[in-house]
Order: sequence, then C-alpha cells, then structure tokens
Amino acid sequence: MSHATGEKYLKNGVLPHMWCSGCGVGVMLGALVRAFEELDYRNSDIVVVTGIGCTGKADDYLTTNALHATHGRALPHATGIKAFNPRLQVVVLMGDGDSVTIGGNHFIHAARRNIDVTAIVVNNFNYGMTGGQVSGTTPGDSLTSTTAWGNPERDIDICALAEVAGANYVARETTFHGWELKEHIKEAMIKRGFSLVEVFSPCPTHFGRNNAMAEPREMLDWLKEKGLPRERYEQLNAEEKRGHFVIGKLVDRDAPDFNTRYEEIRARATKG
Ligand SMILES: Cc1ncc(C[n+]2csc(CCOP(=O)(O)OP(=O)(O)O)c2C)c(N)n1
Ligand code: SF4
Repeated sequence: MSHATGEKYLKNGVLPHMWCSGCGVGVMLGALVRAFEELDYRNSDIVVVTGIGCTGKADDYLTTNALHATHGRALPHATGIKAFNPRLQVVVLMGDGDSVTIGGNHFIHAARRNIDVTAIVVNNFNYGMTGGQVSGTTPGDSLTSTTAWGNPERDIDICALAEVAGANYVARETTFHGWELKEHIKEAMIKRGFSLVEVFSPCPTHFGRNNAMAEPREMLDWLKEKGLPRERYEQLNAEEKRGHFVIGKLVDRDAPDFNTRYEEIRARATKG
C-alpha cells in the first residue's frame, strides 16, 4: 500500500484551493501528484501544460515546470515542448470544453501524431468556469445554463475519439475512483505515445445544480452508480446500458510515437 502524498509537487501556502466545495478538479490533481511521487519523477523532469478554465487553474498549485496556455490550445503547446525535448514528461490538463469542444481539432491531431504526452481531461459535462454553458460532452438529456430547456446536440465520447484518432493509451475513471485514477495516470505516463485519461467529474455548482444534483455528494453518487467496469457493462442489455459508461483501461497499443518516427526519418535524411 502506497503512502504517497505528492506534497513535494505542491507549492507551500497555496491551500485551500480555489475550486468549489465538491468539485472534482482537486481530486484529479491529488491523483496526479501521487502518481508523480510513485513514479519517482523529479520536479524538473515534468512539464504540466494547462488550458483555460477551472481545470486549467491546476498548474497554480504545482512546483513542477508549467505552462498556462490558451483555451483549446494546450495540446499544440505540449506538442512543441515534447518535440523539442523528448526527455521531459509532459502532462496536459484540460476541461471538456478545452480539450474537445473549442480544442477538438488539436485533440484529434495530437492523437493522430501519437505525440508522447499524457492528456488528462476533467469532463464535468459543461463549461465550469464561465457559468455552466453547454459543451461538446453535455449529455443530450441534461440541462445547462445555455440549454435550460434541453440540449438538441449529441455528446462526444472523448475516449472513442482518442481511440479512432490513434492514441496508444486510453482510460476513463471518475473522481469517485481516486485510487484507480492514480494507477491509470501512472500507466498513461509510462506509455510511449499519446495517452488519454478521461476523468468524469462533478461540477456541483453548475452541472449539478442544473440537473437536480446540487449537493456535491449527489453528483458523486451518480458517477459511482453509472460507471461500470467493461465486464459488467457488457452483461447489460441495450436498454440497461443507456446512461451507463465503461470505466477502466480501454486502449493499450504500441504504435511508434512521433519522436521515434521523426528520429528515424532524420537519420535517413542525414545519411543520404
Ligand atoms: C478562445 C477563448 N474562448 C473563450 C474563453 C472563455 N472561457 C474561459 S474558461 C471557459 C470554459 C471552460 O470550460 P472547460 O474547458 O470545460 O473547463 P472547466 O472550467 O469546466 O474545467 C471559457 C469559454 C477563453 N478564455 N478563450
Ligand atoms: S464551477 Fe464547477 S468546475 Fe469550476 S470550481 Fe466550481 S464546481 Fe469546479
């Protein structure tokens, strides 16, 4: 049993954090710093790149290298860092709006390039920081501040998108499953190539309040009940599957990553 606290990756004197009571972003950050400690990474080995939003504020608390980018553009910044210095461990923290709504095109191409970064997406099903607006992952039957009577759009399955775009590693957890979340973050960081860990997460202040789950505990219970390991999910019939989702490791493959292919091509070019 690990007793990692991850404390050495957190700045002194910055707690309590800025997130609302019951928000899942801090749970993700706790799992991330524990993962760093268990992997024995030095602060100077790590670069945490963030986008904009509540999730994007996470780098404020870290003593690692960090880059606070623009909304939807964290992945291109991370791509440049990893391409320039492959020895760095590059982690990208984004909300669902950041990663696959405004940033959807960059997400597809980072996975297609198989750039060796770990993307952690805190999916709270809405734009948290700006007031709970609809995002590309808002489920069709839920309400948001900009779709108060219903959402006519369908939601993106971020894990499926990463898989078809070419990611080497894909996992999904919820903030209820903190231990498993930390383990998947470790696997994702060790895996070479593009890795995604999606974290279904409560935003009680907006998504929860708009969908009859204003109490932090209610949204956590909802995630706990709906998330099922693949074996249990596969036993359900089509009707029972509605509203449930698979948690755990979803993709694990070893296609060559961007830097490996780049070096091969460079060696060929310099020889000839
Ligand atoms: C290009 C651009 N468009 C819009 C905004 C305004 N903005 C800031 S945060 C945010 C929503 C963040 O939502 P999400 O990415 O899901 O992260 P969360 O706050 O839920 O963690 C928006 C629209 C911005 N900063 N930049
Ligand atoms: S608005 Fe939502 S996502 Fe942002 S800190 Fe509050 S609970 Fe978390």
